[in-house]
Order: sequence, then C-alpha cells, then structure tokens
Amino acid sequence: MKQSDQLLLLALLVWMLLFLAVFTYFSDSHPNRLSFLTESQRSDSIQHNSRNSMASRNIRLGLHADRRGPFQSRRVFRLPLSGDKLLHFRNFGKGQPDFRKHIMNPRKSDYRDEYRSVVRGLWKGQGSFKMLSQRLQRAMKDYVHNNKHKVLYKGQRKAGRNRQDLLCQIKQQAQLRTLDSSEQPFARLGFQRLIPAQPLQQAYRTCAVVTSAGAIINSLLGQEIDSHDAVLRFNGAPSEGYERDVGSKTTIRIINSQILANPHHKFNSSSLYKNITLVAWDPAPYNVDLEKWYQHPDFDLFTPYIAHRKKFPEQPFYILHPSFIWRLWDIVQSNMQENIQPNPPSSGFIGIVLMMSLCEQVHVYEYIPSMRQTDLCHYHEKYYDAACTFGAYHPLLYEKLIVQRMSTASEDDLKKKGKVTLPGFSNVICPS
Ligand code: NCC
Repeated sequence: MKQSDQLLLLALLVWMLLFLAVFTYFSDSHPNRLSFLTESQRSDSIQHNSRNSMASRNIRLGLHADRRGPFQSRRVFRLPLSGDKLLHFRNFGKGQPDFRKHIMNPRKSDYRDEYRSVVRGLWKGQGSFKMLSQRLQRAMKDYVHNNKHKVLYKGQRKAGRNRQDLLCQIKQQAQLRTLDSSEQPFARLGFQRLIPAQPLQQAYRTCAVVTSAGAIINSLLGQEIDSHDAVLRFNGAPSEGYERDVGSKTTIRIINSQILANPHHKFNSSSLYKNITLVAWDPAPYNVDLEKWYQHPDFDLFTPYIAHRKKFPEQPFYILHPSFIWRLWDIVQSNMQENIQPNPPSSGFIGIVLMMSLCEQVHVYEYIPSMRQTDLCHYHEKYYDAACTFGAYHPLLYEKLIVQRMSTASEDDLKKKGKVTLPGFSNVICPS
C-alpha cells in the first residue's frame, strides 16, 4: 500500500474514533447527562424538550411557559437565573469546577468531603448556608434576591429554642389545614361538593415518613417501615422493586402540583396514586391571596384535582391550605438568624408535620442524612445533585435542623439508619 494511502486510512480511523467518542458521550448511554443541572434546571430541561419554539425562547429568557388547564400559561418551579448564570450553574463555564468529574469519580471528589461536614453538623443540629458549596450558596442568594412568592417576614427570630419549645411552637402555630369551601373563590366554585366530606384527621399510633433520598438504598429498612400503622411517601417515589429498603406499604402520599400538572407523571393512570389518601399542595403567594393563587398557581393543580375528584369521589384527596405551608415556613425562619430561601418548605417537612398531626409517634427515614449519604438524589432514579438533600429552591438545610432538634432518636439511629423519632402533637403538652 502506498504511504499516502496508509496516511489516508489512519486519518479515517482517527476520525471514526473521535466520532464514536462524541456519539457515546451525547447518547442515552450516558445516564448522567441531566445530572449537570440542578433539580430545577433538570425539570426545565425535561419540559423544554416537549415544548414548542416559543416556549424554548421563554425558557432562555428566564420565563417559563407550560401547557396548563383552562386558565393561562403559568410559572413553574425554577432557579431564577439569567442565561450566563445558568451556564455557570451547569459548571460548563470557564474556570468553574467540572461537576462531571465529581459524578463520575466520587471517591476522588473533595466536593463529597465538603458535604460530609454538613451531614455531621446536621447530626448535631448545627448548620449554616456557609457550609454549603459555592454553587448552592449562589443559588440560595439568587432565590433570596428574586423572592418569587413575595415573602415578607415580620416575625421574630429566636435561634436556640429547646426541643419542647420547638414542638409547642409548631403544634400551636402550624395547625394542619386543608382547603375547604369557606373562602372565595372556592365557595362560589362549588368546592363544597368536591372536597371529601370527611376531614383529614385519622388517628394512627405509629407512622413512618419515607423520604425519597438516594441514601436509603441498602438500608434494609423495608420491614421496619412496613411495621408502622401508616406510611407516608412522596410524589412519584415507587416502592415496587425497592421493598427491601423502603417497604411496600403506602397509606398517604403527598404530591406537589408538578405531579398533577405534568403528564410525565401519569397522575391519571399510574397505580402509585390509587387506593391511598392523596394530599396535594402548591405554593400560593406568601400573603395567601387565594383568588390570585387560583388564577396563577405555580402548576395548575386545580384542573386535574377537579377531574380526579369527579372520577374517584370515594378516594380521600385533599389540597393543603397555603396558609399551612407558609406558617411552616415562618416557623423555620423564626428559628434561624440567617435568611432562609423565601420559598415553601419541601414536601418532606410538610409531610413530617402532617404526620405529627395524625399520629402518636412518627419515625422519619433518611431526611436527616445517614452515614450512607450520597449525592444520588432519589433512590429510584439515576440523577445526582446535592441540592436534593441540602436544598436550592427549598430551605431544606434549615428544615432539617429544626427536625433534628425535635428528635429523640439515638445517635446510632440517626447515623446508621438515618432515622428520626418525633412525638405526635397529641403527646406534646404545652403551656396554654
Ligand atoms: O425530590 P422530592 O421533593 O420528590 O423528594 C421528596 C422529599 O424527600 C426529601 N429528600 C429527597 C431527596 C433527598 N436527596 N433528600 C431528601 O431529604 C425532601 O424532603 C423532599 O421534599 C418536593 O419537595 O416536592 C420535591 O419534589 C421534586 C419533584 O417535583 C418531584 O419529585 C416530582 O418530580 C422537586 N424537584 C424538582 O422540582 C425538579 C424537589 O425540588 C422537591
């Protein structure tokens, strides 16, 4: 073969290898592609794929159009970032740490060591946003600056409340409240006929709250979880296939409005949402303007709620009153000197307080991270982001501090099982 032919062949081979490498990286065989995004950006990304070009333009501009119910296009959960900051967040920016490195080679990552110290702090009930990575700190600052829900906190701040005082504060200031037909617009919309006749007030002896954290994998807690009288799970977290670690019993499921509004979650057809009690929520403006909320929910939960109630009138299905959500937020802020994210608490915190209202004793699993802590967001999907555990949009770090401070669990339970023990409100005696 001529030398020029040999060279040509070599060039062709190099080109093919390069093509193969690029193709493998961008193909579906690269499972963590979405992992470079924060949780909110990932949600944007998923939705972005299914939108038209107008919606894509809105996303680029920081607006977010969604296909909604009969009302109008509505804003959804997302990081309030401008285009360049978004790049910055994805860690593709020049001079930024390459987040991919940490995902693919976690053992070498000092990023994980950083979070170990946050976990140790949480075990002691101590923590500050300064302990978080620069990335999460920046997200927090952006949320505080953006203040999407127009939060105006006028209450006191008193850090260092003891366990009993904290329990009494929550019991007295955050009484469980679901939407009823006593207020407008729900009175005129006929919600009286729609909302379950029985209020959400079952009484259970022992209850388990199972968070969706990836660290619950290999916990072998399934049997223990199932031994409770009632088990609360979140959003689309399945138990099938994960019984050994998360159990199989589900009594109540808390679902945020994304579950109802985004067809991806198959709310209408999935067995996850059948034969259990459902409790939905969506963040209203901080001033709890219900008319405004009904017109502009974060995600349209009302249209699917109405349809579901008509189709399955026997299934207990409630919407949490936004004042309950924001009073919980007030409690978290009132116990912190730092400004927490002005966004609603996570479903996790909402669910814990809900179960404290219904049960005599509550065990919470993998909310305060155990020794198994990992950046794996959920046990049921391959997506890595520490924001799921420590918070970006939700004030998760602060909620977790409050929960740890109320817990009576042993150090062993906390570290090895990721288990927190809380009394139900019926067992909390407070001065009148
Ligand atoms: O992730 P999510 O929560 O469904 O998890 C339920 C609750 O478990 C606790 N958690 C989860 C993961 C983790 N690593 N550590 C944890 O402690 C949290 O308390 C969390 O609330 C929500 O709060 O509703 C949230 O929902 C998701 C998402 O909407 C649903 O999973 C449906 O897809 C949000 N993610 C996005 O918006 C992209 C998340 O911010 C909060």
